[in-house]
Amino acid sequence: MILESIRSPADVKALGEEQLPRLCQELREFLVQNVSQTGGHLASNLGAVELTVAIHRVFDTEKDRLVFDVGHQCYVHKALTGRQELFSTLRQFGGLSGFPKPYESVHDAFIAGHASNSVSVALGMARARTLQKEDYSVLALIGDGALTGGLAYEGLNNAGASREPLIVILNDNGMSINPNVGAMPSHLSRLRSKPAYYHFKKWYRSLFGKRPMESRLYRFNHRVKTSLKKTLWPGSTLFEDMGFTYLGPVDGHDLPRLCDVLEWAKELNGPVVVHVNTVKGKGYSFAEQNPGKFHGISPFDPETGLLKKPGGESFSSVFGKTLADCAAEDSRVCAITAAMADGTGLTGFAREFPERFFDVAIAEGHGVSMAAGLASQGMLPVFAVYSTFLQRGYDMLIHDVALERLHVVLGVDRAGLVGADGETHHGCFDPLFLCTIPGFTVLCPASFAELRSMLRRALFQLDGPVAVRYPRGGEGAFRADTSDKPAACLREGGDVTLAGYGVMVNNLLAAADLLAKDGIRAEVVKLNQIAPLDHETVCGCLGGRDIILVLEDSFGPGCVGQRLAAILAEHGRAPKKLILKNLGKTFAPEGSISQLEHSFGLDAAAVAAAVREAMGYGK
Ligand SMILES: Cc1ncc(C[n+]2csc(CCOP(=O)(O)OP(=O)(O)O)c2C)c(N)n1
Repeated sequence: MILESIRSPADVKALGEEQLPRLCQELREFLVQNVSQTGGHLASNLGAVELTVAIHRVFDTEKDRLVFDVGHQCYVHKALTGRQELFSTLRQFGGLSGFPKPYESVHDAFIAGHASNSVSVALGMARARTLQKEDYSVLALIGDGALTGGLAYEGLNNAGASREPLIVILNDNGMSINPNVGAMPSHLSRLRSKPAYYHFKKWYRSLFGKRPMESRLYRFNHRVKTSLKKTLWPGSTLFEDMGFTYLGPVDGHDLPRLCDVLEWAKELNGPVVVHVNTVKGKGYSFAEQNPGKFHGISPFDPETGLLKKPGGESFSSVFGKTLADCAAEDSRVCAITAAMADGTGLTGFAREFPERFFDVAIAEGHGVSMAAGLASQGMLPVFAVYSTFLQRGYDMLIHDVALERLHVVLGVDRAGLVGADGETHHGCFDPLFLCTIPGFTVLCPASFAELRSMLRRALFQLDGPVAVRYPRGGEGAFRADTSDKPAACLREGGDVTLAGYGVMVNNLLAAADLLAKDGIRAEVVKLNQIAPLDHETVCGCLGGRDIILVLEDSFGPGCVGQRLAAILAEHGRAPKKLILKNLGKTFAPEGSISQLEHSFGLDAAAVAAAVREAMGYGK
């Protein structure tokens, strides 16, 4: 096995060229083997095997800075940078992260998780390098999907004009999670069909020997050719128009050619885009045939490609079905996704109502503003978006939606802890940032039945901006529908009051059961609406209690518990003791949701223990 002998990128460089195809083959087997056990991002990594090997042949990632965009395609890089043994712990609590983490390795130049920032980060690094008179290469590795995000253009616009040596490697597989959408993918596909342009450039360069940039004539001709081409030939690439030298398209599975083009890019010493064509899922037939399914996949059988535990009904699928029902009833209802149609449960809606379904690509800010435009003209737009990615649209929520009091509905999916994707993906900010925007109503279903009712209420009964937030996965023990009131008492009890919202009420009910065994009678209050918080309701269901515990899987500062406490204090109804259980000020890592709840003291046992302590039990 060649792969087993690779402890660091120096070992990759030491291999003979003839050994490289075997290494790539072993890397693919390694990926399928490991990801089938742990789950993870498979298809993107299979497609980036040769590209990653080529990067490590040409660059030195201990010194050179490689910035991954999204970062889900970093597995091969991790395997080649001394982390092979850790793959059995991939995406698990305390294990190897599925995304680049500088704390894990010096080879991980920067964190990643959210799309489209790599060019900006890389440009910052390149500028720092120049100011500090250092000498190293800076690379941004970005997919064609991530290239649909507006931030990528802000980076390119600035980087192209900067003249800073910086290499943007565009890994173009024509796919986001699903097929990529919009005008940019069409531009790229036109470029893909013109490999002759690259071959001509390469032939011309070869006339000047091994190091053409050292030839003054080549450098002069390069400049003249570039400006003549810009003026006379309108068919130049967007990248060239933005100030980059464009190299490509290159077959991303042809290792010698990849090494060659990367060497060339390095030599050019300016802003360069290297356009690489890859096949998502390459080398594993199930993933090649169905790259969307194998983009991020749970454990599966490598022989059949079938999931070990087929997914059942989830909040996302219930949301999608309910929205489709609503769209059938009312022709104003539209659905928007930012490249997450499958994840947000909108595939059925897209099939049934293609003309009212909008995939805006990885462009959450644009999604929010477009929803505002639709609402301003009398449509009923629903933007289904993961909580963590909605952070990208914060200003648009305030400026374009809330200021105009527009009736935009947000389906805030993956609210709360999400598990294996870790700190970049947990949906732990939306209860803070949505609730503080004036005019926003935020509804929190805890069961499928409540999600159905609340989505309908958001669409057909409420006005202004409304968010319905729900978690990843399925419902827990709580299955009822209490959505007809802003808060519901789920269990009576006079010793302590446990309050929460969303699926955290399951933990509260379980904690109440545990406390009952000690003879402690816990009242359980469920908040169906966390914004606006009506003072009368809050004082009615929580006022004058001795001990109140508020449980949330969101961050501490500015949490709902603090807002409840302020209201109760304002009305002289503060409890004698208030216990706020949340994530505090810590970013939660990857791990199963139950492990994370346990480690942050948010599970039933921890809630019960906190109550016992507050009541002086066991002292
Ligand atoms: C801001 C943001 N929105 C959505 C996502 C979810 N997401 C993760 S990967 C991905 C597709 C990326 O496609 P591409 O960059 O082409 O990489 P590929 O997987 O095709 O290699 C999406 C939409 C994200 N990570 N960040």
